[in-house]
Amino acid sequence: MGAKRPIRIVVLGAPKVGKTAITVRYLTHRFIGEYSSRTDAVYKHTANIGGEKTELEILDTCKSSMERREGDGYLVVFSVTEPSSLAAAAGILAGLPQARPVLLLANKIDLEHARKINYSSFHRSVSLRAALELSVVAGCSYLEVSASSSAMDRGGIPLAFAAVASKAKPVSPLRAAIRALAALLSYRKVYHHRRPSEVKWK
Ligand SMILES: Nc1nc2c(ncn2[C@@H]2O[C@H](COP(=O)(O)OP(=O)(O)O)[C@@H](O)[C@H]2O)c(=O)[nH]1
Ligand SMILES: [Mg+2]
Repeated sequence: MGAKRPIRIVVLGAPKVGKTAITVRYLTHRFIGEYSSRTDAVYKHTANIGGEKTELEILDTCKSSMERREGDGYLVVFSVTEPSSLAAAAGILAGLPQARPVLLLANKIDLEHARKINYSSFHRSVSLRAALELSVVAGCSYLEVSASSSAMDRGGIPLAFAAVASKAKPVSPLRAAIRALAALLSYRKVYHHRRPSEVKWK
């Protein structure tokens, strides 16, 4: 068998939303604050995805990133402080290939929390509802992070990359069958063998 090709994850989004900060936080667990964003940057990284060592190739795109880059999966970033970046994300999502895994990533929630001291959460610049609705329309996952917060070194940012990478990973037929069986067993366990129509949703 030949060597497996790395999984290519492309980080897209409007300028200044924190694409580089998120990528750097994922790779180094650090937030540097200012980054030069004049060219695309490609990073190689070995990650544990679903218990398996997996080679990733992360493409951190720059200003002209409104055009699509080829990838096995995509992170589309916007900033909760900049409503126009959510509109830009909507445009990007509409242009991505349907079959590839995509995650819509809201960044800079640390700034949102600072604002919450003065305003109710209804006053955040980009409403959670608008962002969630966009993810439903686009059929992608949604997560909120802050590249500046070390709390995001667990869950948060690694979760975003792992979620996309695990879906982008080619799955062997045997592994796919095991996953389907495990999903079926856990479903039966949760619902005590009742039919979905008999389950009471509160
Ligand atoms: N407060 C805060 N600032 C952030 C965060 N992420 C990025 N920034 C800042 O936003 C600016 C743009 O970040 P950058 O990663 O260069 O954005 P890019 O153009 O999308 O790559 C920089 O000044 C970062 O320091 C965050 O989560 N919180
Ligand atoms: Mg950048």
